[in-house]
Amino acid sequence: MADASLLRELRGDRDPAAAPSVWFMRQAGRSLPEYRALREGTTMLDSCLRPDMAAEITVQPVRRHRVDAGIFFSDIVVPVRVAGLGVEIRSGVGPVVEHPLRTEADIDALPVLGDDYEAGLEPIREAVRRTVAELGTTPLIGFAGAPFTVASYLVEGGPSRDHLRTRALMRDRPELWARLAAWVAELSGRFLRAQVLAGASAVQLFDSWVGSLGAAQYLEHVQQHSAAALAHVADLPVPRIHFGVGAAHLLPEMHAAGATVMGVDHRLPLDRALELLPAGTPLQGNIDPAVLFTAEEARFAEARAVLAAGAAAPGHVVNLGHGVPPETDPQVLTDLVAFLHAQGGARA
Ligand code: 1CP
Repeated sequence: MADASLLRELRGDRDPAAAPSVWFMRQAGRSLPEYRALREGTTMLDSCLRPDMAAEITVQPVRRHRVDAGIFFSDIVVPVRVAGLGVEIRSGVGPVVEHPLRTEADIDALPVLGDDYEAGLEPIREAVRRTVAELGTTPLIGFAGAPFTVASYLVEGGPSRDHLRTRALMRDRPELWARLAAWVAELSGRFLRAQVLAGASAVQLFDSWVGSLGAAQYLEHVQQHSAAALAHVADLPVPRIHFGVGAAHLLPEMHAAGATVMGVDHRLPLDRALELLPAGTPLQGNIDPAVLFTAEEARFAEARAVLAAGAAAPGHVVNLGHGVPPETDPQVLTDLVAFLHAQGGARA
C-alpha cells in the first residue's frame, strides 16, 4: 500500500512512468444507482454510523469507476452528531441544525469532547477498518470539515449562500467565535485522527465555504483553528490535503495552516496555483464538473489540459474542481477514469 502511485503523487514523489492517479470528490452518493438502492429507508447520518453501510458505500465507486482511492463515506457533520448535538441531513438540502449556535449561552453549553466522544467514534473506526480490508491495495482517504465550514452550519442552522451570521459573529464577538472554532477544530481533528489510526492513508480537510472570507479575516479568525485541526494528525505519516471552493485568494494561507497538498477548484489553473504556493507543493484537482455534461471531446480536452497544467508539480492527483453533481451519468465518470489512466506516457 505504501507504494500506491496516488500516495507517491500526494507526497510529491511522482513515479514518471506511472499513469495519472484520480479520485472524485462526492464519488460516492446519489449519482450511483447502487448507492440509492442501499440507502433506501436509512437516513443519511444513520447510514454513516452503520459500519457495514459506510464501508460498502465507500467501496462502490472504486469498484465501478476504478478510481485510485476511496473517500470515506461520512459527512462533515457526523462528528457534530457523535458529540450529541441535534443535526440531520435533509435530502436535497444538506445539514440542518436543531438549535443554531448564536449566543454566549449556546457556546457555554457545547459538550466537552472527552471519553464519550472517543467512544462514539467507534462506528467510524470500525467502518474504516472494514473499508481498508475491502479496498486491498487501493488507499482510503479520510476527511473532516474545517472549523469555518462546519461552524458555518452550526451558526447559520443550515446551508447558506454567504455565511453572513458566521462572518458577523467573528467580527462582533471574536472571543465567542474563537471558542466555537476551537471546539470544532478539536471535534474535526479527533475525527481525522480516528480515521488514520484505523487505517486511512491520507486525509483531506474540507473548508468548502472559506472562499467567502477575505484574507485578513482568514488570517485573524480562521487559520489558527484549521491549523489546530490538522495538528491532530501531523505526527502521523499521512499526506494532509486542504481544499476550499473559490479560495484562490487564500491558497498560500491555507497551505500555511499545515497542509502538505493543496486541492484547487476549477476556477484557478493548476500552473497558476503552483506560482502562488511554496515550490514543491503537490496539487490535487481540478477538472470543471461542467465537462461531465458536455460532449466527450470537450471533456477529454479539459482532462488533458488539467494534466498538462499539473505536470510541473512534483505530484498531482487528478480530481474535479468540486464534487460530482448528483445528476451525473456514472458511465461518464468511468470513461473519464479510463481516459486518464491511458495518458501515462504523455506526461513522462
Ligand atoms: O464520495 C464522497 O465524497 C462521500 C463522502 C462525503 C464527503 C467527503 C459526503 C457525503 N459529504 C462530504 C463532505 C461534505 N459535506 C462537505 C465538503 C465537501 C464539499 O464541499 O462537497 C460539505 C460542505 C458537506 C455538507 C453537506 N452534506 C452538503 C452541502 C450542503 C450545502 O451547504 O450546500 C450536502 C448536500 C450534504 C449531504 C451529503 N453528504 C454526503 C452525501 C452523499 C450527501 C447527500 C445525501 C443524500 O444522499 O441525500
